[in-house]
Amino acid sequence: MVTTIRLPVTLLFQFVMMFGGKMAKRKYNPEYLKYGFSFIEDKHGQKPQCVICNEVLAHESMKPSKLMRHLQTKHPACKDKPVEFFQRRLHELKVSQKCLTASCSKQEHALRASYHVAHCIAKAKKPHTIAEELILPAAMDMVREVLDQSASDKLKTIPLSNDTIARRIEDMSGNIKQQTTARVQASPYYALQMDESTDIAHHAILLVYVRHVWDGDLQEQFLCSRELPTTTKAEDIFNSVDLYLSSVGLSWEYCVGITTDGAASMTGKHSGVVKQILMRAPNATWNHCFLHREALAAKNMVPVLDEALQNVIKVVNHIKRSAKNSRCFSNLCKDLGSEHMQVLYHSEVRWLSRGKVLSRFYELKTEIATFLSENNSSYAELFDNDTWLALVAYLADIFEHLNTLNVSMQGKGHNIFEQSDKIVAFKKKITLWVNHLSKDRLDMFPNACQEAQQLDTTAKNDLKKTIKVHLNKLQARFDDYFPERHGDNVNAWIRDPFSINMESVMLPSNEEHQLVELSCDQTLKKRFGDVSLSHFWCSDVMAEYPSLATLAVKTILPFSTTYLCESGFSTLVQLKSKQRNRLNTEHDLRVTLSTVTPDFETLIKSKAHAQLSH
Ligand SMILES: *[C@@H]1O[C@H](CO)[C@@H](O)[C@H](O)[C@H]1NC(C)=O
Ligand SMILES: *[C@@H]1O[C@H](CO)[C@@H](O)[C@H](O)[C@H]1NC(C)=O
Ligand SMILES: *[C@@H]1O[C@H](CO)[C@@H](O)[C@H](O)[C@H]1NC(C)=O
Ligand SMILES: *[C@@H]1O[C@H](CO)[C@@H](O)[C@H](O)[C@H]1NC(C)=O
Ligand SMILES: *[C@@H]1O[C@H](CO)[C@@H](O)[C@H](O)[C@H]1NC(C)=O
Ligand SMILES: CC(=O)N[C@H]1CO[C@H](CO)[C@@H](O)[C@@H]1O
Repeated sequence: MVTTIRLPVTLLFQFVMMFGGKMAKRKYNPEYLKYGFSFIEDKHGQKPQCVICNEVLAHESMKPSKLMRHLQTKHPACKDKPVEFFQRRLHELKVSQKCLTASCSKQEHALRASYHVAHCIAKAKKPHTIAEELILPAAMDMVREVLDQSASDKLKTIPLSNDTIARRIEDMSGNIKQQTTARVQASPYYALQMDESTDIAHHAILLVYVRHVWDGDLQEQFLCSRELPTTTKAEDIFNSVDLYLSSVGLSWEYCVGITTDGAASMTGKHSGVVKQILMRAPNATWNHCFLHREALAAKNMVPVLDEALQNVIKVVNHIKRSAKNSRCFSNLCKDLGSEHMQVLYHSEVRWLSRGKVLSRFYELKTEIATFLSENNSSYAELFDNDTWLALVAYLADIFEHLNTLNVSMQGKGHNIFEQSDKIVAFKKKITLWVNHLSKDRLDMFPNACQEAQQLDTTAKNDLKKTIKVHLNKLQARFDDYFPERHGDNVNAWIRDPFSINMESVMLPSNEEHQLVELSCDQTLKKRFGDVSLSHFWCSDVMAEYPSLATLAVKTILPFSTTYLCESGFSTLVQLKSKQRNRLNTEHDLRVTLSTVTPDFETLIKSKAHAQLSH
């Protein structure tokens, strides 16, 4: 039945092809040159081209009568010329065409080179003038030595001026912005982290990073930097972000998470940025950055410890004033980083890096004491006070622990589950330490343990009492800042969909059914062990159980820290301190911070077109 219908259709098709095909395929004949015609070839076949006016005629005109008509009407003066005349014209035409393509591609190579150099400069955070001042002369020297002088001279055609580099970086930034926006738009949801800081020129800058689904996994990406008025208010921050999102066509509706520090402008009860965002983004939750929370939790000290710390700071400052050039302290001073000091103190979080300073201080205590007494400084007396030394030793120990936690939560690609685990573990450690203390064990604080041996029994007991008070306080503060989250239990299925208790799951029935099916899927179970949690949901499950996967993605999308913003700010500081004269660093910042590669070919094509039409 089927074949009887199919056969005639096939036959008819072949029939049409035989006739139509033959008629459509007119071929150029070398004889046609006597009518003044050569031909060009494209994917549709050959077309006649007049060697006098270079005009290209339609394919259908590829026959003597049409070609002769063109010659007689358009170039009557040439209609009786011998074929040698047309041969010469053809030769000239070919030479000029070759020149055209050669010069065009030369231009294109130079353009491409110029883009690559600009990209390197932006990535390396170098001033734009370096292309002309250093890169070109150095490259010319290298090429002359390795190749030859004429190759070296060719490099001069590459556009590398200060202004050109700036324009290239602006183009690349625009292209990256487009690509980033398209990726966020293609993602079912997205989450933001933002932080505000004041740079060395006293400009307030807001950095925003985005996390979204891309290429079967979560991706973290620089979104934008915004300059804010110097008297930054919550209103300004919100408007600036809102304006950016609407300018690129992103809707708050799909924002599921916003992560910030605890600054009043961000979290103010009535008009804070977070509050305003949550009003526009009903499906979003706010996350207080884990690193800032840790810093806040560790901040309030027991008075005795506070006093001991104040003395450490005084000594450090004294050393920095009087011994900047003393070789003996160059190491210590490097850690204290006088040139980075402004940066270190700019936010409460960075205050934690004192952990490192304290360890270093304690390590170098003998050298410091010697130095101070040689300087006839009254601070030298501190080092004769064993109680103070023991307290400093304890501070060095506990901050070492806090720092380890801090460092483990930094970096990219963390999810809230992992981070919560680390906090839970740290809380358990504190409980453990308190237990050890009551059993007279101090070995978890090695420096303090050693110092304690110099103390008499009363002083030793006082030390232990102080430590105990401090640990209890620390625990209470960690409980305040990291309360147990109700959601952790409800979302347990996301962490491990294969060993869940369906009783504790609260999902709409469609997704519930998908979860049951997933939990029995042995293939996916095997995948689960092999790939990251985010990849598992965004890629493997998304393919088979999209609505369940989307719910999971919604939960794992939000950032746990504002680490990316923090590290973005150090890049900003480097950019600004190297290029003090340039205020607008938006484009340089985007090219250097974004992991999206600009689409060079598109940029080059649009530039090459613009240049040719000039
Ligand atoms: C480079 O360009 C910037 C502005 O784009 C300008 O401020 C600076 O003076 C220029 N430098 C040189 C050496 O031309
Ligand atoms: C965490 O510790 C590192 C290393 O000591 C320090 O540089 C940093 O400032 C601390 N805090 C944060 C939030 O990074
Ligand atoms: C002692 O410290 C002061 C600053 O407090 C400094 O001016 C002086 O040079 C120091 N003396 C020595 C011997 O280092
Ligand atoms: C420190 O004081 C002693 C005696 O008081 C004095 O001899 C010495 O020169 C002083 N050293 C400095 C560097 O001021
Ligand atoms: C030793 O240091 C402790 C802690 O800073 C302080 O309370 C005490 O008064 C100091 N003792 C002397 C004799 O200065
Ligand atoms: C885009 C999106 O998921 N919007 C949801 C936000 O939350 C409301 C209420 O929970 C839902 O109805 C929307 O579909």
